[in-house]
Amino acid sequence: MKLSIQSISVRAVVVPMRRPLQTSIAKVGEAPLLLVDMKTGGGMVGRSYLFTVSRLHMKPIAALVEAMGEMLKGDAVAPFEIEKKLRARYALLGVHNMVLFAMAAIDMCAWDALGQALGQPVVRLLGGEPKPIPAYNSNGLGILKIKDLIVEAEQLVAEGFSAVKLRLGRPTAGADIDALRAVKKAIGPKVTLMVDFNQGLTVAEAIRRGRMIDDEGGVHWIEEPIRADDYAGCAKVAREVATPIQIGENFMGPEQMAQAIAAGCCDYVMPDAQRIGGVTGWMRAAALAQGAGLEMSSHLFSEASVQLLAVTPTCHWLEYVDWADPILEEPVRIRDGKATGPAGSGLGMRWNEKAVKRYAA
Ligand code: SMN
Ligand code: MG
Repeated sequence: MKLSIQSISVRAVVVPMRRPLQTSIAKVGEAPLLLVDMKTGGGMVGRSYLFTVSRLHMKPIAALVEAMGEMLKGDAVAPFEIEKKLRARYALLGVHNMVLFAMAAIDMCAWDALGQALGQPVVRLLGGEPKPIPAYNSNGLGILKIKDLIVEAEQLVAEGFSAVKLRLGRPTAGADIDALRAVKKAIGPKVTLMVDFNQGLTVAEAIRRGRMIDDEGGVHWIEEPIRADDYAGCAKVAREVATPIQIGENFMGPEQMAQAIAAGCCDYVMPDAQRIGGVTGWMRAAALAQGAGLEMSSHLFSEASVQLLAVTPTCHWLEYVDWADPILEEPVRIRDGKATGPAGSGLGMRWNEKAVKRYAA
């Protein structure tokens, strides 16, 4: 069976967030999403979405996806071949950042269409079985006032989460430790706690605050303490701080992940499906993590990640965000602290067309 690409189209939606996210570097109060549809022979529509951080970035990223769609008209729905062609076509522009996002969207559409054609979820095409994945909550717990943090932390535990992530990087280390203590007390000793500095610190400050967190104890990981691409600096932090250092949401493709691992800059990795190169990039990243013996978690994209983590040898945690829920027919569900993906073939994402119309941007 040869499936070919007929067209690739993009629609922009901006979805309100149930719990806006205030990190140390940016406030994200709405989710700008690009919904990508790949029409193929046989009447299949492969679907994926991209998160553009701000609505101001939607146009250039959509334009890249559409340009690639033009280049791929009539080509086989073969993710490996598509990647090879696009990497060659974009070599002069650089296969990085937004170019890579657009490629990842197309890759995920292609895998989704293949799954639909075979009547199977993508996880089965990759040799695995659908299964629940341990998940931590990443909605909310931003840079809030202590009293608001406590309310949110208690709500999340009541919603059934057994792990949550708190954003740090307040103006002073003391304010971070106060927030950490308040959330720890609110969630109790049985709930796992991760913290994320969102690249907000210098190397020296990351070592200082990292050691303070060591002294507090009980933090599962410290995420992105410093600039994401400063691998030498991050290696220094990882050497000096006992709590495991987590990075990876900004790895632009498996190549960068390989460089970060070689630099010894982290204890855990958490690639993002949109930045690592979709399903194809993820599988290469999973092999790198396996080779290095590093636990691998996901970043955003709960729907695709729940399937990808099921075929990741060093599977660790799924980052749960509900940002796409309003425009999906069936979202990821959390039960007993574990995430289960939508039923159905491919990646399981079907657009709720009524909602897509409502949130059209
Ligand atoms: C994050 C991701 C996307 C937008 C804001 C913050 C954060 C995370 O780093 O890990 O979820
Ligand atoms: Mg993060």
